[in-house]
Amino acid sequence: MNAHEGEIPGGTPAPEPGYEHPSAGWGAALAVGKVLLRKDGAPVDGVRATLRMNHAGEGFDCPGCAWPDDPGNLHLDVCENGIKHAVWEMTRRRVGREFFAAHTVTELAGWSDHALEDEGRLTEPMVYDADTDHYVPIGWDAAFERVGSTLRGLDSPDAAAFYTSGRLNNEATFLYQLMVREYGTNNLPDCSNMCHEASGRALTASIGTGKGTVDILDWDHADTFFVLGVNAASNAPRMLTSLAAAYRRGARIVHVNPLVEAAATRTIVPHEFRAMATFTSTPTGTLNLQPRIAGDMALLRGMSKALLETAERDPDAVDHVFLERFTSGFAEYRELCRTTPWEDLERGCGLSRQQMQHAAEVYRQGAHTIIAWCLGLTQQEHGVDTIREIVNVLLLRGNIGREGAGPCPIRGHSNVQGNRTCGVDHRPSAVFLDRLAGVCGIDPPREHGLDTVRTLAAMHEGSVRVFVGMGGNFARATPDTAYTEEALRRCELTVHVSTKLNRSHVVHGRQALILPCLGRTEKDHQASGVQSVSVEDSMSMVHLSRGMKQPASAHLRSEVAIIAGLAQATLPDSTTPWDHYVGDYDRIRDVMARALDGFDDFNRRVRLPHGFRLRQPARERVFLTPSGRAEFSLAALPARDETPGRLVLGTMRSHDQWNTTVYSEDDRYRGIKGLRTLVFMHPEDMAARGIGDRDRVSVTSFAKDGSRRSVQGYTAVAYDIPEGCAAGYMPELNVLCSAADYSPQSDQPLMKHLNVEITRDA
Ligand SMILES: Nc1nc2c(c(=O)[nH]1)N[C@H]1C(S)=C(S)[C@@H](COP(=O)(O)OP(=O)(O)OC[C@H]3O[C@@H](n4cnc5c(=O)[nH]c(N)nc54)[C@H](O)[C@@H]3O)O[C@H]1N2
Ligand SMILES: Nc1nc2c(c(=O)[nH]1)N[C@H]1C(S)=C(S)[C@@H](COP(=O)(O)OP(=O)(O)OC[C@H]3O[C@@H](n4cnc5c(=O)[nH]c(N)nc54)[C@H](O)[C@@H]3O)O[C@H]1N2
Ligand SMILES: [Mo]
Repeated sequence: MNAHEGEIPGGTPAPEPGYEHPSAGWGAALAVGKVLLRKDGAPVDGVRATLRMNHAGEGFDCPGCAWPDDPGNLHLDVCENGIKHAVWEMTRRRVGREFFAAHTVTELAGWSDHALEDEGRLTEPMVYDADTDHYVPIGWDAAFERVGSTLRGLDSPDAAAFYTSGRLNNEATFLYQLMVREYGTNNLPDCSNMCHEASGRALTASIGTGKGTVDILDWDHADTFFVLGVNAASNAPRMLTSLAAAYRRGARIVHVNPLVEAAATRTIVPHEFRAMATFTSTPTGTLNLQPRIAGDMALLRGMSKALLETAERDPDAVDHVFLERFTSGFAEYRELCRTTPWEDLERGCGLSRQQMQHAAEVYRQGAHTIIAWCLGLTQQEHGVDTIREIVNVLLLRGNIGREGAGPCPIRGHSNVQGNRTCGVDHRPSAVFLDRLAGVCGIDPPREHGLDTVRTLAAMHEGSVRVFVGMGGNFARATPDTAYTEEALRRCELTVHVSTKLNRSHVVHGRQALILPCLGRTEKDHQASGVQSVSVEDSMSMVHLSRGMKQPASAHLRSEVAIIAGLAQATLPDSTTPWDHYVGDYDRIRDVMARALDGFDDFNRRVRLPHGFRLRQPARERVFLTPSGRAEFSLAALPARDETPGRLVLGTMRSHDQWNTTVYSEDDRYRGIKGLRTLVFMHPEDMAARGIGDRDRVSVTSFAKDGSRRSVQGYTAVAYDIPEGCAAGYMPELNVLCSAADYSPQSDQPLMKHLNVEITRDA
C-alpha cells in the first residue's frame, strides 16, 4: 500500500487563493527577485554571493539558518530566505558619520525598526555624546579604552554582562568567553536563553548530552518524521528539500502545529529550478495534527499510551531489547501512561483519542523515525518536560543511536549551537573550566553567571551596569519591551558590536558605543592573509566559512579583532597573546583544539570538504547520564489555566522577517499583506467576543504576578487555529511578555504562551 493513503487530512492552509498550491516555488522565486532588485542595485552581487553560499569548503556559510549542507550533494541548495538574509547584509547603503550628524538619537528612537536597519551598514565606531544627543565618531583605540577603563572601574566583574547573538563564529566566540572569564565573570547571556535552552536541558537529562543525535544523512534514511512546532518553509527552508525527498521515497511526515504551516502542504524544493519552471511541486507532509498551544506533551504521551496498549497484543510494537539494555525507568513510564486517562490527554492537547492512536500507529509502522522540533515546543512553561517526552516516545522503539532515527532540535541562528560548544554558557561545567584554565593559563570564576532574563532584572535593579552585545538586538529580542528599555537606559555603559543600526543603539546607557564589524559575506584580511572562520550547524557539523566581498567600509574590523581590542584594553596584564591570535585564526583554532572537547586536530579536520562532525556519544548509545542509561521522564502533564475568557497567545515570525529584522509587512504563506499588528484567532473565539474578521482589537496579557500589559488597535484575523489559541508576531508582541514570566525548567521567557484577553476596540 502506498504509505500516503488513508491519512486523516488536517486543517486547511491559510486563506489567500493562489498561494496554497504550491505553497512555495514561483512565489518564492519572485520574492527573491524583488529583494535582489529592490536592494539598491545589488542584484549581481546578490546572485554571485548566493551561488557561493554553502559550497563545500568554499564561500561563506549561509547566515539564514542553522540547517546543514547535504554532504552527499554538492548542488546548491539555496532558499529565498537565505538569499534575503545575505543580501540584506550586502546592501550598498551606509550609515556614516554624516548620517549621525544629521539625526539626534531622540529622533532616531522614533523611527521604526525597519527604517533604522534599512539605512544600511555601519561604517566606523561611534560614541554617544550626551551634550548634543548625537552619536559622533571615535577612533578604535579610544573606543576600546573607554570600554576597558569602565570595566576596570567596576566594583566587581559581575557588574558587567556580555550578550551573544548566535551568529558569532566559533573563533570569535572562543576568544569572547576567554576574555569574559579572564576578566572574571560567567555573565554570558545569549539568544539561546530564549531559543533552545529547553532542548539542551531536556536532552542532557534524558540522554546525557545536550544536542540532537541525527545528521543530515539520517534525514535521507528515515521513513517516518514528526515535525513539531516549526514553521519550516519560512525559518528552515532547506528542510523542505529533505522532506520532499522523503515524501518521494514513501516516507510519512507528520506535522504537529496549531497552525497548518506551508511546509505541511506542498512545496517546490529550494534548489530545483527546473521544478519551479515547470510548476511541479512535491508534498512535504502526509498528516497534520493541530494540538492547542502547549498541548504537545499530552499528544506525545497519548502516542506512548496507544503504542503501549498495542504492545500488549503485539510485543514488537516496542523494542524490548533496547529498553532492557539501554534505558532506565521504562516500567514506571509504562505504568504512568496506563494510569493517565484518555480524557486528560484529550483535554491536554485538544485532539481526539483516535487522532493520538492514529499518530501512534504511524509511528509504530515506521522502521526509522526522526522527531524534529523548534520554538513551538521550547518557549513554553513545560518545554523541558515536553522535549523529554519526545525522547520517551523515541526510546520506546529504540529510535536513537541508529541510522535514520533520533531527536533533532532545529536550531535558529546559524552558529547558535557553536556558541555553546565554544564556551558561551552562563552555567559552564567544572570540567570545561578546568580545561580552559589549564590550556589558557587563566583562573576562571566558578559561580554561575546570569542568563538573559536575569541580566534584564540585574540591569534594572542596578547590579549590572555595563552591557556588551556581541551582535543581535537585545532591546527588541527580549521580553517586556518597556522594562528592557528601562534596564538598558539605567546602564552606565552599553556597547554593541553590530553590522547595522538597530533599536539597541538608540535605547542606550549613559555612555554608549557602536562598534561596527565585518559581516560573514566579507573578506577578513589579517597579518597572515585572508582568514576563514568556522561555524557549527544544527547537526553538529563544523565547517569553514570565508567571506568573498570587499568590506562595506575600510574602517570595519572583524569580530575577532574587536574582541582582542576590548580584551587588551580591559586586561592590561593579560598573558593571552591577543594580537598573535588576530594575526592568524589558525592559532586560535590550535588553542581551541586543546581547550575544547572534540576539536582535536581542528585546523586539519575543519578543512576537509564538509568539515567534521562533533562526536555525540548518545548517537553511539553511550548515555552520559548518572545511570549510564537513557532516562525515561515521568513528568506530570501541564496544568491548564482555565480562567474563562482567556486565550493562549503564541508569538512567531512572519515569512518576511529575520528575528528583529523585518523586511516587509507581508506574510505570504499565511495570506497576509501589509499588516503586522494582527492576531490570528479562531472564528468561534471571535464570534464569542463580538469580533468580526479584520476588526480592531485590544490584547491584554496577564502575567503570573498579576500585572497586565496591553496593545490596542491590532487587527483580528480569522484563522485555522484551535479554539482557545491565538497567534501574532514577534518582536512587536514582546511588549506583552512579562520579563518575570519564564519557565522554571529552562528559564526561557514564555514567548509562545501568553495568557491574554482580546476585546473589540470601541
Ligand atoms: N527566515 C527566517 N529564518 C529564521 C529566523 C527568522 O526570523 N527568519 N529565525 C531563526 C531563529 S533564531 C530561530 S530560533 C528559528 C525559529 O523557527 P520557528 O520555531 O519556526 O519560529 P517561529 O516563527 O517562532 O514559529 C514557531 C512555530 O511554532 C508554532 N507553535 C506555536 N505554539 C506551538 C505549540 O504549542 N506547539 C506546537 N507544536 N507548535 C507551536 C507556530 O505556529 C509556528 O509555526 O528560525 C531561524 N530561521
Ligand atoms: N516574542 C518573541 N521574542 C523572541 C522570539 C520569539 O519567538 N518570540 N525568539 C527569540 C529568539 S529564538 C532569538 S534567537 C532572539 C534573537 O535575538 P538576537 O540575536 O539578539 O536578534 P537579531 O534580530 O537576530 O539581531 C539582529 C542584529 O544583529 C546584527 N548583526 C547582523 N549580522 C551580524 C554579524 O555578522 N555580526 C554582528 N556582530 N552583528 C550582526 C545587526 O546589527 C542586526 O540589527 O529573539 C528572541 N525573541
Ligand atoms: Mo533563535
